[in-house]
Amino acid sequence: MIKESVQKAINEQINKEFYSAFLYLAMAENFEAMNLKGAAHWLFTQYKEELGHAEKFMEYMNEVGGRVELKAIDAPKREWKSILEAFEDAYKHEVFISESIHKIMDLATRENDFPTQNFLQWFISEQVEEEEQTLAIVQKARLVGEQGYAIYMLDRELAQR
Ligand code: OFO
Repeated sequence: MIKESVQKAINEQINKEFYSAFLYLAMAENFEAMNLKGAAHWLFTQYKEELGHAEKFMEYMNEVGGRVELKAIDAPKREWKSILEAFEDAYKHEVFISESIHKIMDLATRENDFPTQNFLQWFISEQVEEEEQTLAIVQKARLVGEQGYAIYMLDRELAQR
């Protein structure tokens, strides 16, 4: 049976994953409104991935006899003026999520909770990927700057996801 302290940390993480989903959905809607359909598509795909992360944590809690507790999700920011601004926020957010998962791993290690340590490995690798992909888009968006044609091309590239 999973310890209370680890359950609490996982419940907080479930809330963060739902917030991540909400954040990417807000970004997707922002770019829909700007007619940058490629960016909107990329972010909407990420929204669904984040829902999957929340569900993965919930499934695990059920498997180890924990009790999932759903909390209110904070409202995300409403407006991003550019792909660069949104992906800078996305990258910062992913770094925050990685740190949060590392803290749960640290707790599970101190609590000798081996199943949770094993479960979290997937998320640790996933976060390396998520940081890498958001940072790569930040770097491309910086390169592109304000040039309309280049933004158009970047948007087309994001549509490929
Ligand atoms: Fe973006 O990886 Fe979950 O939160």
